[in-house]
Amino acid sequence: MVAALHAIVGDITTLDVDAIVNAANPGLTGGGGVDGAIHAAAGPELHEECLALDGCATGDAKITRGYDLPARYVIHTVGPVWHGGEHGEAELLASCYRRAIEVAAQNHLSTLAFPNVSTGVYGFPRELAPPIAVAAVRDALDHAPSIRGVIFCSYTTRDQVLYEDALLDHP
Ligand code: AR6
Repeated sequence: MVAALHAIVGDITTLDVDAIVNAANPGLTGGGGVDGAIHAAAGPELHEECLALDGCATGDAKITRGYDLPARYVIHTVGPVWHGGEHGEAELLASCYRRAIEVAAQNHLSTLAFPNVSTGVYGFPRELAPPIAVAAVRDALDHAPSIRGVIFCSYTTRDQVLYEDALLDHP
């Protein structure tokens, strides 16, 4: 079955999916932005489980339970910090999406939602991220038969439009 891809605008912490993806830092220590919102909504047990994971490399992903979130799991990925685009940023961002899909598939999940990884504090240009994210997800889904639905959850309508354009450009 082909997975359905959707671009929505909203607060990712409210989504009732198998897993939401977190835009975390390498220590998995919690922070601001979507990371802070996810930890606040999940409760302190998420922080405890994260600290036991021994961090996460940039471009990799690790899974925890979702605790008080509607989502059953959180897949924590660490996006690249933007340093001008010549330091492997695009490849590392693609790796975040690919690894998150792989971790979801290993855990037999069927629905997941991504935030716009790296486009906040980490400074990845908002126009450049959606085509990379959509292409990486589509490629990874070829090897993830359990996954039936993927949501790209933007925080602004402007970002949502960029994702809708990317979905049209990567059929
Ligand atoms: N739901 C959906 N999207 C959101 C939400 C939300 N509740 N809140 C923010 N966004 P950022 P990064 C969007 O800064 O750039 C943390 O401190 C936001 O508009 O959260 O990967 C970590 O600990 C933006 O488009 O993540 C790291 O240190 C997107 O989420 C660092 O920030 C990502 O912005 C990671 O930076």
